[in-house]
Amino acid sequence: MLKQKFKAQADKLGEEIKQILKEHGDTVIGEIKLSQIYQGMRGMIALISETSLLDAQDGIRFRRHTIDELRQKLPKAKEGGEPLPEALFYLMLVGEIPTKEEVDTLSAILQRRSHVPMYVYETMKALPTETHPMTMFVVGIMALQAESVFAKRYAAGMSKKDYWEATFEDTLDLIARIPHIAAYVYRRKYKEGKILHPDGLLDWAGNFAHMLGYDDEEFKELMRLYMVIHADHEGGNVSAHTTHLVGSALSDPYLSYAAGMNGLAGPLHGLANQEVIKWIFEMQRELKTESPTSEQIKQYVEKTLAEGKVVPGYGHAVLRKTDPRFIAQMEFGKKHMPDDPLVNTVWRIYETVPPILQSLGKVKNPWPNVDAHSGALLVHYGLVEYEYYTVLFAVSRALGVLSSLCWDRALGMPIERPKSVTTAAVKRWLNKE
Ligand code: FCX
Repeated sequence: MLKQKFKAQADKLGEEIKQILKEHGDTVIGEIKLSQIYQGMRGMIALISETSLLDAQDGIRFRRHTIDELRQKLPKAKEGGEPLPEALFYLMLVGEIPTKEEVDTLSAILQRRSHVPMYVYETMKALPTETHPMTMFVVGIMALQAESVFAKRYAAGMSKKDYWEATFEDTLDLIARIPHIAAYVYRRKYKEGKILHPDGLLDWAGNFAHMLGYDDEEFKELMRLYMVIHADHEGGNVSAHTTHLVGSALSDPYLSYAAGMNGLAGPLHGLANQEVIKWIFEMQRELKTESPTSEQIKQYVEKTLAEGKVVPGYGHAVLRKTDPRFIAQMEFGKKHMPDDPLVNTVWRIYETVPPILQSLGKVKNPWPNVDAHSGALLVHYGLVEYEYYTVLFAVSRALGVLSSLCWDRALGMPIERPKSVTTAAVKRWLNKE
């Protein structure tokens, strides 16, 4: 049903795009400044991504729904709880909020497709346990690539008109299997390889929490919220853009997603969540207190900046106010753990850091992003192994980047190939040579 619904919507949008391009294909929508090509292409509109849109002030909207609205409107595992991430996947894919029944069907489909062959676990097991969890995770995804429907059908001579369908099949398989690979990485690295069997009656995120070894109902709720808020952040961020770019060469969804996750593993992107908690632990150790005062935090931030480092979890390339994903986690903290010292420290950092960054005069966004909060919530429930945090981000990000990839193939997006120039060429334009 979901597949047919997606195909019908893709055909409709495909026709509309054809018409738009026929009538307005030559319309100029902006100008490019020289500075932009040297400075990370900030603000340059260069991509189409149907699943979400980021506003500098309001934050992310998934198919026009804010994080707040998603928390109210998406079906939940339990009354008054957090939304089900597979419901967000459904929304991103077809633009409709599913009923609880539709989400339950999707959860059951994902359970059925979740088998990971033994050779994938053996491949990850061959790595030394000191390997970073993100490396283990991506190695697992790469090993699983042998299962790609797209790759097999392409090798057998698949027609262009079927690309979307093979991508759709790989997307569902991957989303179903990713939590198993991620849970294996955690259990192998931190729990002496004691693997936990899935619970076939649980939803996607609830089962992931269970396989990690956290059966507390509140932790399952945290996982549902976490998997929703990290899922997508429009198309230009490193993980989404990389997945899209690699997919544009018709690399299958396994290859494309793995490439994107290598980008997520960078400290200026998804790895910032581990950097935040590491930074806070170091601050606590150095100041010999679990709950540093605002004045102590201020001095520690100034020391961090003086050492030529960034304050992790603060700043953003697009956002210009507090990330609504930070606020959603703050609300979760206020509801479930208002007195937790580490969570309170995160809130005190939030009061202290923005004016300091503002005073530097160069930081465009002094406010916290999603990564500033997530670690403290995980530590509260005992998930203290912070090197693992980016893997959680990667599991969630699969929902956004893979639904986007389905759209790319359904809309027949071409290989991406922007033009680059040398500085010598720039100087020639400017008549400096
Ligand atoms: N602490 C210190 N300095 C900061 C800063 C921070 N948190 N954020 C930005 N700056 C500095 C930049 O390093 C740059 O300095 P420079 O001119 O000396 O090189 C200057 O301010 C201007 O940068 P700006 O335009 O504001 O930011 P960018 O768009 O270039 O970069 C990121 C955005 C997010 C990379 C940047 O703010 C940063 O490094 N933040 C800390 C890491 C982090 O939290 N990343 C997670 C981001 C996100 F949520 C995610 O993808 O997961």
